[in-house]
Amino acid sequence: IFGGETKSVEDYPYLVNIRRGGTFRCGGALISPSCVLTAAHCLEGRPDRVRDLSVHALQQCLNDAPAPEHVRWAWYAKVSPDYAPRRGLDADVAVIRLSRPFDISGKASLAKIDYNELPRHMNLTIMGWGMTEENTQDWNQCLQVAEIQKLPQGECIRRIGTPQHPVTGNMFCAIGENATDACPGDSGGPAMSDGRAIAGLVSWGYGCGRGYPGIYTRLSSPRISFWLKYFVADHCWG
Ligand code: 4AZ
Repeated sequence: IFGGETKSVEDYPYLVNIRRGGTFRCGGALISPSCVLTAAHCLEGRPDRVRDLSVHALQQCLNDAPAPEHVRWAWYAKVSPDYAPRRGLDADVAVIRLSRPFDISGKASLAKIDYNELPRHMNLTIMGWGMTEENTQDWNQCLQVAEIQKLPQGECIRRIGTPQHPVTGNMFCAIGENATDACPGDSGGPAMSDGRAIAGLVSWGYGCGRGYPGIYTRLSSPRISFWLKYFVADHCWG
């Protein structure tokens, strides 16, 4: 996160980090005791090979020894059928089913998905362990949180200039004051529309903190919300 501040992870008890072979990769959010919502590109096109992915809840800093009750392994994952990595990460969303549910009677808890179309300049909260500036060598080790504002699609495209990839209806753009932005490593993490509802997922952009809006997966898009509602009902509860 560029332009954010340090916050206590206990205030974001649905937030997880996703690791492959123990190495930090992405953010994500708990949407049921046994499911994590993240970006499809976090699975690197291998949704059939997720057994080496682990999910860590309530970790303030990436080097903190995780409590065993806050770590789970992936069992299987499903990527949106509309995911198109060659078309600028269209429909960049996936659900990871865990091998064992988290105990949500403790400190870990769930976020809802906000399927409503967002107001034009809505405030959103982004969070993660990604870089705090573009060309730094190492990940930020500890959780950062920032406020950003959604931009109307037309204004977003004007600000980007000529986007390398189309900004589709499965995406929205957002940026904060003083270029506050998500950075590499924040991918898959939630953009919250209120304290407990996920409106978007960090997906892509042109660097971070350069003044270009970041691009988020739009969970309210009809195709994404239709798929997600059915998948979550079928696979995440019971
Ligand atoms: C990335 O590479 C990435 N500024 C994530 C977010 C943004 C840019 C790049 C948005 O994961």
